[in-house]
Amino acid sequence: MADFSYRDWPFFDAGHRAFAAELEAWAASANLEETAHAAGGPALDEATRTLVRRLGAAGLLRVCVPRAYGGAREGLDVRSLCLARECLARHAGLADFALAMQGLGSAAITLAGSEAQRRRYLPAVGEGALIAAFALSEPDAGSDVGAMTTRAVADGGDFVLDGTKTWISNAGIADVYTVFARISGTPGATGPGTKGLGAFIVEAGTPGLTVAERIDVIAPHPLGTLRFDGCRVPGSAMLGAPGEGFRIAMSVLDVFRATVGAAALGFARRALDEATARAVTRHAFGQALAGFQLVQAKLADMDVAIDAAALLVYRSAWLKDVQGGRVTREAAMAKLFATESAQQVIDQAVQIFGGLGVVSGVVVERLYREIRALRIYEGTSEIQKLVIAAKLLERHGSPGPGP
Ligand code: COS
Repeated sequence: MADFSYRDWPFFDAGHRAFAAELEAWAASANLEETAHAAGGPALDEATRTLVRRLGAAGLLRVCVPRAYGGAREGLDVRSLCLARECLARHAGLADFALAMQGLGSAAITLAGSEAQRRRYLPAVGEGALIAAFALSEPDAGSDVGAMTTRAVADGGDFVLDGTKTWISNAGIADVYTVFARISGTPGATGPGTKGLGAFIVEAGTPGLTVAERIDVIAPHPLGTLRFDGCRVPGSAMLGAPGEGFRIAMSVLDVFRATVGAAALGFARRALDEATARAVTRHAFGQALAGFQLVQAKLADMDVAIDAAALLVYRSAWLKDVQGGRVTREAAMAKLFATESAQQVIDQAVQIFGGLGVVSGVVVERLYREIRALRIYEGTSEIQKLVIAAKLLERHGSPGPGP
């Protein structure tokens, strides 16, 4: 039996509670797992598109955009995003992915876009009519964002993009990409490292943008490498000002890192539900597994880890929604703890399942594969520790450990 008592926590208002109940009712009757169980390749793409369409038709993607552009709430409400990701991840990882990417892929437009840019893209993203993607990482610049080499060279009123972006979710199926690149040719906007980056909206089909390869991962979702070869975009495609790219990317991650924690929470909750049900029904040595204190200890550890993770995730989300400003430390804590502890929870669930836990297609086996990437993407656990330590040392007058 799923436990929804956390919805009574003081982080939420009545609107959040109603949204969480509505989403849960929809997800429970929507056969999401069936839609998400695609073989890979074209079937996977089609399953993802279908999930985006269905989430859009149900009005659930409205959490990804602000009210002025068809969204559910005034701004980008992190608690709603977290509730949505947690619920969908508990039902089907690909459904969580479909929603998360609409938010991540369009957040730079929400946070840094002009009115015209927002009007052009956000309503369609919130309806599921446009699929969005976020292109930051490169073959030699993942954690080290300042090492990126993709260039955006000013040319007349345009920018010409050249370079490679990889591990890009929705590569090949997205209609619109937020792309980060090093600017040159614009006075005052260039610089080394994290200085001198820009953010651009690049629509699929723009000449010079191609999907160089698709990448298969342990828990299938559409992922690939993008090539930019003389890809010309108008100056109006730039988000914010030249040189603001790093700040824009980091402010997007300030919102989305807590939501990654929420997805991990959804996976962990599902693992605990599955493991508890198994412990109650599976018998060994003359009694149910749940009768053994070693199994009880595992279940207790899993339950505590889940509540602790939920407190960190919703603390971070609440802080961002209510106080605004930067929540870099709190989001890092939420992502770090929720993803690492979910990995442990799911591992224990597999252990309680025994041999059945590693059989392809069994829910805990799927969760075991699905959780792994969350400890890496949108900032590895190691990066989150650096961020947390830097903030701690800053309070003690030290410049911090640095990356
Ligand atoms: N919001 C707004 N501005 C931010 C910010 C945020 N969350 N984080 C940093 N900035 C600003 C800082 O204020 C600073 O501005 P000034 O130069 O004007 O002072 C600037 O950006 C540089 O900040 P900082 O010195 O903290 O950056 P670092 O180079 O030390 O950052 C890490 C290093 C490693 C923390 C950063 O590069 C990072 O998070 N890397 C991981 C990236 C990632 O998640 N990659 C995965 C790809 S996405 S799937």
